[in-house]
Amino acid sequence: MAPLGEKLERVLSFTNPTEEGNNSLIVVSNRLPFVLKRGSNGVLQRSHSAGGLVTAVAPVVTKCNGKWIGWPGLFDLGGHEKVPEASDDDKSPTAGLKSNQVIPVNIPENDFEEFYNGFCNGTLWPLFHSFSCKITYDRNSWQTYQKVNDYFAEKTVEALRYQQEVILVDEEIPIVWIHDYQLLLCPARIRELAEDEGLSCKLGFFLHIPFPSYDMLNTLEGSEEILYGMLACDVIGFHIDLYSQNFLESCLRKLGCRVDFDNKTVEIGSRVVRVRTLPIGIPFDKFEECAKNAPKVNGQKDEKDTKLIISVDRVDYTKGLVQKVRAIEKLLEKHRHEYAGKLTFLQIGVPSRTNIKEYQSLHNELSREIGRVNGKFSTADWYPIQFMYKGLPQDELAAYYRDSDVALVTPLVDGMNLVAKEFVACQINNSGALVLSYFAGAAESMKEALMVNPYEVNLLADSLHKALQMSSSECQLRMEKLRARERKFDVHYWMSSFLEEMRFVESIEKPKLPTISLDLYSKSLSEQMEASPKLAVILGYDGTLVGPAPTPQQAVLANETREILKILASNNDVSVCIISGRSVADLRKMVGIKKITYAGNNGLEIVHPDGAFFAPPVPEEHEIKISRLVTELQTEFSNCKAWVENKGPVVTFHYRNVPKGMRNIICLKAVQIFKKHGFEPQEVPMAFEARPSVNWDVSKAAAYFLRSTYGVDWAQRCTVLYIGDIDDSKVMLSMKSFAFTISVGKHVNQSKGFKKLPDIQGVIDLLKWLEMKMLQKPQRQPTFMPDFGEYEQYLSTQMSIAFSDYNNGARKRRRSRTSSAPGKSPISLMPNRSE
Ligand code: GDG
Repeated sequence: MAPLGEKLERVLSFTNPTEEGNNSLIVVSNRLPFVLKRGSNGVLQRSHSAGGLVTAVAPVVTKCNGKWIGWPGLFDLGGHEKVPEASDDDKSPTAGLKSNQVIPVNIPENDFEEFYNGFCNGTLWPLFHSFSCKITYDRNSWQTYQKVNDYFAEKTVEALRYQQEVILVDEEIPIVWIHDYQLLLCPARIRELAEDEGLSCKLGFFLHIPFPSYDMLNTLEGSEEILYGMLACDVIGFHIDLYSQNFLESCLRKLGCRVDFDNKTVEIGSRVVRVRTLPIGIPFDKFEECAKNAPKVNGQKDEKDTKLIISVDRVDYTKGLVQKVRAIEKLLEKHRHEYAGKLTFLQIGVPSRTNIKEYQSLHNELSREIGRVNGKFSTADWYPIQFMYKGLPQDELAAYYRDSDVALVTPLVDGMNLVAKEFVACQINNSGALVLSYFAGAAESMKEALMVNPYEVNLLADSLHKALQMSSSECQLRMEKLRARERKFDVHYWMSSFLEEMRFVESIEKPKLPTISLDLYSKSLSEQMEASPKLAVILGYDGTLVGPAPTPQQAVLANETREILKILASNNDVSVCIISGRSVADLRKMVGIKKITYAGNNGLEIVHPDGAFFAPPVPEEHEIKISRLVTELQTEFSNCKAWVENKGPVVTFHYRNVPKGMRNIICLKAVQIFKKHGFEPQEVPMAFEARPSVNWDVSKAAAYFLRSTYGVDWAQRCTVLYIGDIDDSKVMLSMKSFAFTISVGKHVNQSKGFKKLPDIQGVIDLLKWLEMKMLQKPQRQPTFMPDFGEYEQYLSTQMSIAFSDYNNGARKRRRSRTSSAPGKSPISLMPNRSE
C-alpha cells in the first residue's frame, strides 16, 4: 500500500507534463472545501468538511498553488473580507490551503434560495435521479440558475487572469475542474469569457449524480443549454457507463452532434469532447486508519447474540429510507422470534435541504414509519429501530461501520454511494456483510455484495435475513474482495485518472482532434440507404463544399471535392443537387460538373443536368422593381466600397468592404432605398438581399428537384441526404421532414437539434463514405419513366405550392424565361410541360 504522500506525488506528476512545468489546478464546486462560520465576536472561522473530494483534491490544489472557488456558506461575507488562514492545530486536508487560494463566490440570499433550493434541488436533483413526480419546473429559478452560474464563471476567469499574469510561464495551461449539477452551465460561460480575453485553460467537469435518459432530460426546457454548457469542457466524467451513454445519446438526439459511442467522444464545432467513465472512490486508508483507532460504540458486538444493521444517509427521497424501515418490519414479521430483543437497525440520517417542503415531508413520514414499526414490535427493554437525525464525527461513524454486522445501502437511485465503500474500508475484521441496491452506481463494481431491488420490500427483508445469517467464512471471502478493490481504486486513483485524461487535452489554440470514425451516422444512414435503391444528395456550396474566402470568386472548389462529386454524380443510383444563394450561372461555373442539378438564388432558378431550366413564377412587376432598385443603389453608392450584385430575380447589396465606421450610415441608407422600392431587405452574411415575394425557398426547391428527378413518389424511391449550413431554422426543419439533414459549421448552437459536421473536411469525408457505400451496391440502369398520370399529379402539387401569387402577366413572363434544350428526357421536361 502506497503511503498518502507518495500517492499525491503520483497525482501531481500527472499534472506535470514537463519536469519544471506545473499546471495549476482551479477547482470550482458549489461549496468551498470548508465552511466559513462567523463566531459570536464576528470573526470568521473555517469549519471542516470531511468529504472524499476534499480529502483527495485539496492537497493537490495546495501543492500546485491552485485555487478553489465556491460558495462560502454565509451571506454576509464582505467583498474585501479576507478568508481566514488555517489555525495551527488544523490537521484537515484543507489546512495547507492559503487564504489567497480560496475564492468565495458571494451569492445574494434571494438568488441562493431560487438557485439552490429551487433549480438545483427542486428541478435538477429529482430530474437527474428520474423522480419525475418530484420535479418542479419554474422559469424564475432557471433564470437565477443561469445568473449564479455566471457568478461562478466570472470568479473562475478572475482566477485564470491572475494565473496568467502572475504564475503562468511558457506552455503551462491551467486546468479548471468544475464539479456537479449545480454548475452545469458554468463551463460554457468560462470558455466564452476566457476566449474573449485570450486566456488559455483546459476545462474538465465531473458529475457526481446520475445523468438521466434522453427522454427524461428532454422534459426540461433548458436541456439544450445544459448540454451545450457541459460540452464547453474538454473532458466530462461520470461515475458509470450508463450515465456516459445517456449523455452521449442526448448529445446525438437533442443537439444532433456527431457522437462516437465506442470512443465516447462528441464533436462540437471544431472541438472534440471526451466523455469518460471514472467511478469515484473513497480515501480508503483514512477510513481504515479511523476504524483501527476508534473506540467501540455501544458495545453492540460484545453481546454475542445481538445484531446491528447500519444505514447512513442524507435524509433524501432518493435514498430509500422509508423502504428500509418497511423491510425491517417485514424481517421482524417473518422472523420475530429469532430477532426480537436482539436486532437493532441504526439509521443515521443527516438532515439535508431542510428548507425544501419535499424534504420536510420525508422527514415527517420517516419519523412516523419508524414510530409505527417500533410501536409494533418493541418490548419493555428493546425497540428495533434507532434513528439519529444528525451527523456524527468521522471516527464515531467509522466505529459504527466497523462494529455493524450488516450495512443496508439501498438507495432507489444513487450516482455512486460512498457509504457502501466506507463500510467495507472500515470492516477491518472482514466480518460484516453488505446489502446493496442494484440502483446505486456502486453496484457496477461491488459485485460481492448481496444485491437487492429496494422497491421489493419483501425480498429486501429476505436478503437482510441472508446477510444476518451469513457464515463468517463467506463474509470474509466477500469482504476481502470488496476491500481489495476499494483500496486499489480509491479517491486518489480517481483523481489521478481524471487529471490523466486532462493531460491529453492540447491547448485550446491548437486543438488536436482525435480521429472520429467515419461511420458515425452510418447506422441510421446505411439503414435508410439500404431500404431504397436511389440516393439523392442535396448540398450547399459556400460553407458546405468550400470555406470562407475574401471574395465569392475566390471560394473555389478543391480538386479532391470536385472528383468525389463527379464520381457520385455519375453513379446511376445517385443524383446530386447543389443549392446556393449564388446565381445559377455563377454556381455552375464554380462547380463545373455536368451531371448535377444546380439551384441558384436559393432555389429561384434551377438548371437540370441536361440544361433544362426551371424558375418558380414571380410577379410581373418584380423585374421592373428590381431594375429600378439596382439603378438607384448603383447611383447612390458608386463612390463607396459597397457593391451591388444583380443576380436576376435577386439583388444583393454587399457591405463587407465598407470601412467599419461607415457601415451604419451606408446600411441605413441602403435599407431606405430597398424599402422605397417595396423590398424588405433579407440579411445574409455581410450583405442584404431583395428577393421576389413568392412562396418558395430552399426546401421547396429541394422538393422540386426530388419530384422532377424521381417522380411524385420519390419518397418511396430514394434516400435523401441534405448537407448544408442554412441559417434559417424553419427551412432546416422543413428539410428535416423529408431528408436526413446534417448542418455544417463551427458554432456550437447553430441549427440546434440537427446532426452536425464540424467543417468542410467532415463533409468531404462523408461524401467519400457515400461514394464507397454506393459503389458497394450493384449498379442499376435508370429505369424510371414517369407516366402522364404521375406528371399531372406532380403538376397540381407544384402549382399549389408556388402559384399562390401567380398572375396572368407572370404566366406570360414565365413562359418567356423557360427554355428547353433539345433531346431532354421526360424527367427533365416535366417542369417545362407545366406550361
Ligand atoms: C453525491 C451523490 C455520490 C453521512 N453521514 C455522516 C457522514 N456522511 C457522509 C458519508 C459519505 C457522504 O456523507 C454521503 O455520500 P453519498 O455518496 O452516500 O451521497 P451524497 O451525499 O448524495 O453524494 C452520490 C457522491 O456525491 C460522490 O460522488 O456517491 O451518489 O449523490 O461520505 O460518510 N459523515 C460524517 N458523519 C455523518 O453522520 N462524518
